[in-house]
Amino acid sequence: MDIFTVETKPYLDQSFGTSGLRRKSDIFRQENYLENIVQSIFDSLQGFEGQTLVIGGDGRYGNNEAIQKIIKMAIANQFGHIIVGQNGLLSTPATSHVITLNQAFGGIILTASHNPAGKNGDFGIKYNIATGGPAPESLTNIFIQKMHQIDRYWMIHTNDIDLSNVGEQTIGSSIVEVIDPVYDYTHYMEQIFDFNAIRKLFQKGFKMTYDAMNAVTGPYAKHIFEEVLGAQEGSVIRGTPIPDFGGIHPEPNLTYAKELVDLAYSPSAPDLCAASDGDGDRYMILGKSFFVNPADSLAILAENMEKIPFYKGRFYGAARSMPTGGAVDLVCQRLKKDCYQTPTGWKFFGSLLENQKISLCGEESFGAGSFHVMEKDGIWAILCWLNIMADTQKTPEELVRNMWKRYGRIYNQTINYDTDSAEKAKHLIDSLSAKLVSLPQKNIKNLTITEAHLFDYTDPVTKAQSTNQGVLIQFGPNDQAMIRLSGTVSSGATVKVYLHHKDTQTDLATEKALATLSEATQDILNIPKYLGKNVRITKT
Ligand code: VG1
Ligand code: CO
Repeated sequence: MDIFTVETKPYLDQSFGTSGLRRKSDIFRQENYLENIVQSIFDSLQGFEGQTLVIGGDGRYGNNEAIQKIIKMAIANQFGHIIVGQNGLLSTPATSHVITLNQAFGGIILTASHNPAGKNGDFGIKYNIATGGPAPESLTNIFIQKMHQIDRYWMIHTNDIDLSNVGEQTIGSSIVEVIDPVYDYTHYMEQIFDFNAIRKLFQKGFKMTYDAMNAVTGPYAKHIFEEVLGAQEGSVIRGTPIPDFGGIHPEPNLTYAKELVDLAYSPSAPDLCAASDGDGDRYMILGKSFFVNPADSLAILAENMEKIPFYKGRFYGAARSMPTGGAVDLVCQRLKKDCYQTPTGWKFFGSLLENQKISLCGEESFGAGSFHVMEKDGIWAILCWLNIMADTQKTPEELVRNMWKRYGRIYNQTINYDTDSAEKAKHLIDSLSAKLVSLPQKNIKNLTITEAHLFDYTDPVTKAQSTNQGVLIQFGPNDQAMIRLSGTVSSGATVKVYLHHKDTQTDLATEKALATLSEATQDILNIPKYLGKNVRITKT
């Protein structure tokens, strides 16, 4: 087999964000752009010769071309076994599972997750380690160093590999195995949940609509919900993956899954509406005319986790990212279990999950997961809800209202400010950081600032430190604002403001409950001064 060396030059814009490296599709199409990243990843790893590499992809524009290149490079770099999903499809949580199931050395996932796809959309790549979880910062820092120094990569000469049929092919001394992307994952879910109880629920006429948002989870959802669990045919909508996701923003939230939200609030609403994102690691849950906030959802999962067979006697504790509302903390307090607060991004949960410090974790951005795979997992989270609903015979609204009654309600909202200017956004955060010491004891809009500081984090297990993960402003015991820059945008910048307000009144409209906190935070941030008028605001 002919291995050849290609000379290349570094791209200095290459860096890793919250979850991998994401750029506009056009940027990825530059000569050697993807090859440089892949070779730099391989150059940072040791001892993979003869080992297994899993390649996953959410099917977006550029997916298959990238997979062909990566397979050829992996063979040239001496991986012995390459596992890839049929037609290049494998959701992020399924990839994570395939990595551990096959004791692979690691995996490469081609996705920009919730970012829009297509010629004018985004593309992305991330590396997951042998645990199935995202590479920790200590490793991604090495990737970046290598990317900025790279001068060659290795490739083999061969025809494109047929990814349309399941089976094995030998290329040189390596095996390329094309797998059914849905089979192993479904089997695993069957071991975790009480599928019989969920089947009975559907038999009794329970109705569900699942929106796959034209992205990777369509085939998983159709098989699991409709074929295996017996949900009515047609329960899965937008279930065929399309390379540009049909031009939509594949992010399951109140803004981008609006059609589904409208259905949930209509007279013909099914019992459950749910959706996932581009690569299948996020989820949204709505009951009839009732939206379940991700922070409340996490708390419901914590409270009921031991009702799910796989977790019986195995609820060790929970974790949430700092911007996520603290309802789960209240549940953990009652259950006398630990509850951790981490920076944003799944890579920070890995050590806690692996070391049985926690069983469950989640983020305000509609992600939740457990130790079953080291990634957040959309279909799994929806199955958790189905299992809990089958067990308790309660609706999402009943479950959540019951919880509010017992613990009080924490109102949450995330406000995203998109701007074209990364410099202006950075200036806003820098100025805010500089004035933090002067904030405590200030009164703003009837609220008193009691604490203001940068969020720094020391991993409780590895002791690795991550500094500057956002600005926290505390207004007494019941109100908190957090501000940080998004790490997943491919151009410009997004300033994210997260508001949390705890109240004993549980029936307020979210906007109203958060009004005072929101005004006080606006006062401190002064967005128009820093970002100007050209900002796009979305609330989730
Ligand atoms: C966003 C979310 C974060 C999530 C990340 C990756 O990051 O806020 O909670 O882990 O996306 O999710 P940021 O830096 O833009 O706030 V996904 O579904 O894109 O893998
Ligand atoms: Co995602």
